[in-house]
Amino acid sequence: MSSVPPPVNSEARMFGAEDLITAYSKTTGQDLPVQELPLPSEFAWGTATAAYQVEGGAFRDGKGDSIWDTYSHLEPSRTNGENADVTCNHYELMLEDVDLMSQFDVDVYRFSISWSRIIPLGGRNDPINEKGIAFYDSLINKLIERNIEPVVTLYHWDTPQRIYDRYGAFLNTTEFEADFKHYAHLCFTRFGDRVKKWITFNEPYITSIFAHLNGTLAPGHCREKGTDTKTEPWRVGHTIILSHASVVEMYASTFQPLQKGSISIVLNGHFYEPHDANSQQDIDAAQRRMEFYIGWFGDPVFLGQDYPAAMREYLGDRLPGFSAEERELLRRTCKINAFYGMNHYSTKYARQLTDPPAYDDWTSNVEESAINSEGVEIGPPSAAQWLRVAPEGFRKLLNWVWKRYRLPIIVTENGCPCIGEKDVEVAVNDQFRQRYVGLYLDSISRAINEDGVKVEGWYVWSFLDNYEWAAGYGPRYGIVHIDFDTLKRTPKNSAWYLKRSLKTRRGRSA
Ligand code: GBH
Repeated sequence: MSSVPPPVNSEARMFGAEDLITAYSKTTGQDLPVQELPLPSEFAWGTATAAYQVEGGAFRDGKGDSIWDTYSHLEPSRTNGENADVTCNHYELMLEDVDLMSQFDVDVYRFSISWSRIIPLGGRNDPINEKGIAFYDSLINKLIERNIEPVVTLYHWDTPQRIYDRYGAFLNTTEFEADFKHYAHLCFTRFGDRVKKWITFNEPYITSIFAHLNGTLAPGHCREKGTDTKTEPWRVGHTIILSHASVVEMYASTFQPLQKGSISIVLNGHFYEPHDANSQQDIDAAQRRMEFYIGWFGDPVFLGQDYPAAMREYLGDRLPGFSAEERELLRRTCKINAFYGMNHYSTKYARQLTDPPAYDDWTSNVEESAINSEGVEIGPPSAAQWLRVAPEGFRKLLNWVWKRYRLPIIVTENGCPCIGEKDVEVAVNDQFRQRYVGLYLDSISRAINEDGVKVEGWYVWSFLDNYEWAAGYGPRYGIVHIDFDTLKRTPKNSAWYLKRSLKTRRGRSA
């Protein structure tokens, strides 16, 4: 089912610089060529996915339901009418998929483990599913056989349904922390001999805000459902931070001495520019927006500190406090995190509003937009309304994070969907994506070589077209096209472009 790369000379023709430039100018009316700037020779290039988005096999071999199995079936109107029961069927096609990605010369594959596949009911006293463990065992073995490093996310949004039913999952900090710790212990025990890079949680901001305030992601808590949107998101964030810290401590004390791996968390976030560059209020709003988005998790996790002062001030008692014991835990564990995992896609303008905010406002009354006070757009739109091409903002965010946390950064997700990609003929010729990733890699090069930021790797989102949560099978982020009727995989030109570009860039720094 996997395809072979096109012959070398046609590859050269398809990826000529001219094609890329034309594609970009058509969108922007200006030109911003990719420069193929150098990257360090040891820079890691990878692809990324998440279990629910690619695996399928939702009810196979003893897997328990997750909140996403429930949500996509009970509320299909919130997921474009679609579910991921089968999606890419990576569960059955995994061996071929690893062979396919190895053709792109990737160093890394970042994937997530489905908690309810290996502990169907999720809890610390519940049975373990050996068939689920066998799936991840063979995936990891196959990757290593192909010389690809497995980078494993423990939690990418698919909470076991029973944990949610029992105590509301993240809403009960003590219970969740204990169950998550037990699940992590099982993963380290079974896979830690071969997995050397662990990520506890993917994008805690999204779980807190989009799943417990806006309600666009499972379990869909929002005002309309009568949940407490004023406090729930902050409780959820608190639980994630403490669960992360206690798993980090367990890994460091019990597993790391022997297994010698590293561990951290992945935070997402846009970069924010002031809506009106001459307004001090908007300049402050842009900074504060990043503190509320990234500092919320980054300050406690990486600095071992309380939440940013601006959050405490604005949110008051909506924001849980850390007890003396919890502060100690954060202080002990913050330096164990070996890298900053960054998911990044786009930049926005931030504008300070003066009208009274909504009772459950989570932004400190900051409005986000794609157009500034002068009518200038932040960048050309992709096929996702929220995602515009803004490589300069990416460079600035790399600097912002480096300055605040001084940790080597791994870009654990970056990519975009293009227009009209359902049709494979259109999809393979993904000039827009090639331009986007090319420019974003140039930004990393500048951040490293001109600004002195430490960036260790870049993983494209995503390896395969997949189930894009609330947007179903609409937007496609893959460097490999999937025909969801036949499940045929067809690499897009960006896959070959990236193979070539990473080779060139890393050769240039030698
Ligand atoms: C990541 O989330 C996820 O880790 C990954 O699973 C996902 O497939 C990928 O990005 C692509 O989206 O319409 O303005 O309300 C990124 C965070 C959260 C970004 C929801 C888009 C909707 C923005 N995403 N958000 S909006």
